[in-house]
Amino acid sequence: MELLSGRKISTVFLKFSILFSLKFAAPLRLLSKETFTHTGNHFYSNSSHVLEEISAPTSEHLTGFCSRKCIYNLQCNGFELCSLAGGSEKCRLTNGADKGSLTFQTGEICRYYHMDSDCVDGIKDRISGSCNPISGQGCSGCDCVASSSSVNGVYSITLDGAPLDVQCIFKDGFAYTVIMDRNDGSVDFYRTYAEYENGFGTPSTETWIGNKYIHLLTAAGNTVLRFEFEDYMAATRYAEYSSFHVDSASTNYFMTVSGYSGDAGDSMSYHNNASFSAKDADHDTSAGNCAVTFLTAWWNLSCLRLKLTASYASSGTNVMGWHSWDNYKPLKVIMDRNDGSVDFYRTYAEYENGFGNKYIHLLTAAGNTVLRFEFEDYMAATRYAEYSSFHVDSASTNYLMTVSGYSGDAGDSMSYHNNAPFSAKDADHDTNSDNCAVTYLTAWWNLSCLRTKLTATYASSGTNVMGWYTWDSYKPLKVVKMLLRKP
Ligand SMILES: [Ca+2]
Ligand SMILES: [Ca+2]
Repeated sequence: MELLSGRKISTVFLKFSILFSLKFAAPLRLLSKETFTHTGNHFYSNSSHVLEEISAPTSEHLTGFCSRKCIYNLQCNGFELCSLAGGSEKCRLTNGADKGSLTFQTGEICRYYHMDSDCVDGIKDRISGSCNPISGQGCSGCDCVASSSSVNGVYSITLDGAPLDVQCIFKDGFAYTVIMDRNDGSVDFYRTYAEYENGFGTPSTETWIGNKYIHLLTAAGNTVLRFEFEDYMAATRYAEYSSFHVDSASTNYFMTVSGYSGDAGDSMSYHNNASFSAKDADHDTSAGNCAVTFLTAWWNLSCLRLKLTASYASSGTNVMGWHSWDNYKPLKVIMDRNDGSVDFYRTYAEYENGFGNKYIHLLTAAGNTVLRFEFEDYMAATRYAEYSSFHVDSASTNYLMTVSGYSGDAGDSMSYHNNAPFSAKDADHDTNSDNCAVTYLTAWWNLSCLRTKLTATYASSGTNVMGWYTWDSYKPLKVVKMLLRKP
């Protein structure tokens, strides 16, 4: 694959495609053939292949419970039945990448049950039936993995004589090894020098791969560095550098970079010829420690032009940002459904607190707020609807909502809901004799009843699935984003 000979290293932010997205329900007859085999006991503390950890109900046999959970999770190819320290039992669904004996964790023993398949070394795609190679064995980077796979995902490569899980992304004819990924704030990046040296997080969620590995990945030269960014309005930018090199530990990972191109502006060249600093290791040229002042471990000088390891937040000081791309627009992603991983059939209190009606109220209290919906169906077609005015009143009115001023190409399904308080399955404030939130599985500003089902079931077919009435009468939607901004 000559096209892949140019090695690239990528830094990726926000939204990357799920390894295997669940577009279609598998036919039942396929599921009925799936059985499990106990393949041994593991001492398991590496969670990078764990899809879900579930406490089993005491009323049910644990093995049966776990195997059923695994069968209905199409990413699952096996599970571990674990006796945890303290005596409790859990099952961990895994994607089937059997790692064998890993780091010992005191008092924890798991029995591994592998889903029987002919896919021994790979990850079985239970939708297509194909066996995708996971193993980057023998490879020291994703450019090598590219010779046997074009499937984006987590591969186990070998660096420094030991296996290392990395996320590989193949696009535009290049293989990218992801060295940093921040997309939901789930991993704390305010870490020590040693943590930045050895890496943290997991490649399938958020991660810093580790300075010692970045050194090894760039040691051979000929490495391109690429940054990809997305703001809270889903706008994207990138910055690419044709040359990037990180020296060894003895130089505190001295970094050289050059050859900018892109549309995000050049904020990285300032950092050329710098050693790495963290909150507990000041190698910068300023009097203080920039990593502390700006909460940003990096190749700092005096001080910085980017804050990529700073706090993960949509507003505030010292949040993740890139100097040469303007401050984020005053926008927040207040709802984002793209893979069905979160259950939206929730109580009124959950919508109030966890999902944020009280915050939506505060965000819209000052008036002058634009509401925008962005949709994508299961064929990757996109539509949007925008409302020039959106306001949500306080808790005492049950979050009475007013909306007007439609524009867009998805049709106007929201104006129907103007002047409605919020209802959920356990709180009926609608004008219907029943509770529309129960009838249609849709918490919303319902009246009698609704024209949107954005909190309904996440599925590609069936009744009461996530949809928007004026786009083909509730065509099942794969992605819904609900965004606020100032005009
Ligand atoms: Ca200093
Ligand atoms: Ca009612």
